[in-house]
This record gives sequence, C-alpha cells and structure tokens, in this order.
Amino acid sequence: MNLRIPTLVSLPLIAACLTEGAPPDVDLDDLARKRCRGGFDCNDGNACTTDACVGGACVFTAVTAPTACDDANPCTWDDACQGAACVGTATLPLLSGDVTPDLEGWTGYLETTATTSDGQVVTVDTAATPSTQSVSSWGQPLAATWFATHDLEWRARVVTATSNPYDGSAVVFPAFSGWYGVGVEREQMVMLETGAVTWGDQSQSYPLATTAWHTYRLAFPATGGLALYVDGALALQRATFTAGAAIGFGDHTNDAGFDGTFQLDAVRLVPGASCPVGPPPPPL
Ligand SMILES: [Ca+2]
Ligand SMILES: [Ca+2]
Ligand SMILES: [Ca+2]
Repeated sequence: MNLRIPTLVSLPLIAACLTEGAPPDVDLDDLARKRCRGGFDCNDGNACTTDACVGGACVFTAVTAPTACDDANPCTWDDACQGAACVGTATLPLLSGDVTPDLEGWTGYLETTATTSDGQVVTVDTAATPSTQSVSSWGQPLAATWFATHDLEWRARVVTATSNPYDGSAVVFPAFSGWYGVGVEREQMVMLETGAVTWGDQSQSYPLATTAWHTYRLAFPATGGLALYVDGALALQRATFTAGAAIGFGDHTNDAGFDGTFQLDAVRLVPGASCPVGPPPPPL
C-alpha cells in the first residue's frame, strides 16, 4: 500500500484508519486522490470516521459522539471510538470494592445484606449472622468465551473461613449458575480456608496465610484445566474445567456452622498468556 500522505487527510486519521481494520480492498490514497460525487464514494471502512465528499474530494472526520466499533481484536471488549481510532478494553474491572456488588452488575443470592462495602473493600460476613442458610453469594454474567482470552484476577483477605468438600464459606467460582452453584461448579471453585487455598473438591491444597491480602489469578491453559497463581506463584492445577457464562463469589454453603468472613477489594479480567494485549495491567 502506498503510504504517501494525501493532501486532504491528516496523518493521525490515516494512521488510525490503517490500524483499525479498513478493508484490504480500500486504498485510502486512491480514495483521497480521486474525484468523488458523494459520500458513497468515500467509504474508508472505519466506523470511527464520517466519510464525506466535499468539493469533489473525500474528507474523513473523526466521530465525536460515543460510537461502538470493532477493533478486530478478540482480546478486547467494549470497543469504542476514541477520535478516529477504535480502542477496546483489555482489562475489565468487575468489582472495585468501593460499593456493594449489586451496584457493579452482580446478582446477589439469599442473605445479600451480609455483604457490605466500607467504601474501599467488600466484606462477606456470614459469621456475624449465622442462620439456617448463612449464604451470601454473588454472580456476574460474562461473554461465554471470556476464559479463552483472559484470566480472572482478584485480591482477597480471609478473616475466618471454614470448608468441607464442595462447601466453602469464602469461595470464587470460575463458572457459576447462581445460588449455591451446581456440582461441577462447586468441584472446581477456589476455596479460601484460614490456612490454605484449595479446589472445591479438595483434590489439592496449598498452604497459605490467607489472612493476609493476596492477589489470586486463575488462568485457563490452552491445554485445558485450571491453574491458580497466588502472588505470581503457581499454587494449584487441575486437568479439567467446565466453563460457564458467569463467575461468582461469596459464602455459598448452607451447611450448619460453615460460615465465614472475608474481604475482596478487586475482581477483574486480565489478558491471559495466549492473548497479550499491550503493556501488562497495573498490579492490584
Ligand atoms: Ca468511515
Ligand atoms: Ca475487540
Ligand atoms: Ca454458610
């Protein structure tokens, strides 16, 4: 493609068009050079520009209104125009801790009032209000194939937690259908115990002082299964993973006496190893 700068199109606009997926059969130089009869002669293939024919020449102007687009990158979401460029989001915040989860798109189940925010972190505390149920769990829908490109990362601290196989009072689900979760979801969930982190089926356990803040990252290897990293170190691995279209966290067990208190201050999706996008996200 000839990269000579046309007289009627600014360099930033050309750069944006070239990197934002103009169809290969559109030659922007030719477009800018040729005489046009109307805007229909000037399609640059870029949703972030309006295309016009002014005085017989094509003029491309960056959109100013919020406009959705497609950056042709499956590793990014919420693609939107920034000037003439289509920019997607590679790191997707899901929970900030600054407000209760319902205000950030999470659906709560049962004792939702046992989950609070102090303006900085979310606390799930079913230990303070033990009852027949003592369940306070939360789920958020995601694009069905999110795990193919991204890892799930969160920062958490346990105050007290109890668990038995398939039942935990401080858990994170990489697939969650709501309420208590179903069998396979409970099997592969991450359970935080006071002195360890385990899979829900307790097939593996990693000693850890969970009462300190740690960054947990659940990765989805291309070969299948799950890998859990704690502060960057591999802690747990399993061979199988059954995906879902939502994630979850909370105290999901209604077993008598299996209650706990734990805190989250961040949950987010970050690009996985198979899908690097730009510089790595800032540490939590
Ligand atoms: Ca356009
Ligand atoms: Ca995208
Ligand atoms: Ca419970």
